[in-house]
Amino acid sequence: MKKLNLILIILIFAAGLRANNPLSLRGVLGIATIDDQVWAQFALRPTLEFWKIKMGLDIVLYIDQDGNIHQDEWDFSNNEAIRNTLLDKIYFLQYGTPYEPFYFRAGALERTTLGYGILVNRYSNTFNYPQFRKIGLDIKYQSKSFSAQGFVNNFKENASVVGGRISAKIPTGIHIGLSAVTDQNQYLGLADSDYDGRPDLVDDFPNNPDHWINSDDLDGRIKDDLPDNDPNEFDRDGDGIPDVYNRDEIIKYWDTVNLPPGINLDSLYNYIPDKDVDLKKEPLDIKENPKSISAFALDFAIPIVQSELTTLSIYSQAAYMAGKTTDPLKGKEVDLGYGIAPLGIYNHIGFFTWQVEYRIIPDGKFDFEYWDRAYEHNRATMVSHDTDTVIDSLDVYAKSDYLGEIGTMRGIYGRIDFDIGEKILLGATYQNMFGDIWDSEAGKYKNDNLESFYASAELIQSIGSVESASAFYQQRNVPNPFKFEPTESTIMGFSVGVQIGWGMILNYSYKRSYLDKNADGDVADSGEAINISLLETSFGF
Ligand SMILES: [Ca+2]
Ligand SMILES: [Ca+2]
Ligand SMILES: [Ca+2]
Ligand SMILES: [Ca+2]
Repeated sequence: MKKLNLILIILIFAAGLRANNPLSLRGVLGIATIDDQVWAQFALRPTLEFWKIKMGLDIVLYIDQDGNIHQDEWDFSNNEAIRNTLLDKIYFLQYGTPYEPFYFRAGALERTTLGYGILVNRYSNTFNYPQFRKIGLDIKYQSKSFSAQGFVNNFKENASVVGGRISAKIPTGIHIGLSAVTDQNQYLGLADSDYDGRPDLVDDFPNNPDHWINSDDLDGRIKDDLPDNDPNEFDRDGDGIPDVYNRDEIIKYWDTVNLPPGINLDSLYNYIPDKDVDLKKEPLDIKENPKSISAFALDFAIPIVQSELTTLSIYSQAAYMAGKTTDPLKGKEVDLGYGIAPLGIYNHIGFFTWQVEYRIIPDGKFDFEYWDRAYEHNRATMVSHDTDTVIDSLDVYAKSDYLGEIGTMRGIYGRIDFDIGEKILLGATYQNMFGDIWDSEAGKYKNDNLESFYASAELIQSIGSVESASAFYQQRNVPNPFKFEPTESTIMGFSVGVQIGWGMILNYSYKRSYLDKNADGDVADSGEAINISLLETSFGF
């Protein structure tokens, strides 16, 4: 009821604002898939514009077929939830335009690249929208001889990923750039709806911050809904034998169990208390045990040609990563490594830009473009381990845990981009590296090549009745990305928005990614392809 009141207040507020001219209001009706479930979506999107500032709100409500409201957007249960519920309503807050000297935009980040892209290349925080609604920041300042740029991935997770670059022209005519990026906790890539630090995937009570383990919630056990740490839970592992020592309580419990005929209670009392309590593993508290990674990069560029229409420069860049990864051979924690691109060529002619560079990872434990378009999807994953006990344990892995699998490598990187009349953007990148890569089956590093491919097409200004359109595909570090065999590194998607008359716009977006849920090394099993789709109609008031 509280929630409905709030929605009513917002509706009245929005209606009241209608009278002012700089305000426009759009209503949105739609269907979204969140957590593999279909939700009806109702939203109000007022936008307000004055001077160089533009602000848009997104007041959204997802309702399932039983009339339940999706909690995440309207969660006032604790301070963190309240903050995120409020931040969630920001659709965007923008100052200026990207073509002006000073510009910032809070909200969705579509593509963020720092410098020549050695660390951050086409990063986006929108991949899991609307499942995860992230509020980031993109900010830049540019003058003739100096430029600064920064980004934040998501204020809802305390700005865990922050990056920036400054670059300046020094008297010799050389441009120097310095970048730094950090992710204070890669595990925050996993959803934790109740903010108890245990990701939803390993939280038996994903909406209760006080509980996370229910050991009898497994096949072949006597199930109940009591968490292990509940004082009324006598048989935590659900094997029928009470685990606790209070005899009165045990007898009381025993009376509730339906015993098979012929079983003598007196002999059963010999088993009390349970001498072999088989409990689920305590899940990692990702708030208390963060997994961070930081990186620093330096680049130099010498302009060969610099005119209104064309720029040609040669450049060189290097990056160092600070953090830990696992050496798969020694099985212990080691420091991360560094990467060098000793020579690169950058050329911009009119609407066409291209870039090629030679890349080296001298000592492994490094990956170029670590913060790429799939970053929010790959930064934390769950891996299940077959253990001796009946309990399948799920472990949390960070993206940096896999950097140890990369040994000494060298290869090439190239990209092409077309910006046609500030209306259509077409882009592609390709990387081919050769060297040592960990072979988990053979238990040693082997010589192989790894290729990465990215392509995207985007309409950024409307053409005719098409308001917006985009498509992208990315796959990293596979033997051949043009075979289009999906892996966990594969992401793809498209979206289209068309005017359908009476000021109405129809939007459809679809995204697909993959997760190796049963940890068998492929993503071909059922449920391992993850689809997010959104169909919505918006209309002006
Ligand atoms: Ca949780
Ligand atoms: Ca919980
Ligand atoms: Ca239980
Ligand atoms: Ca027991």
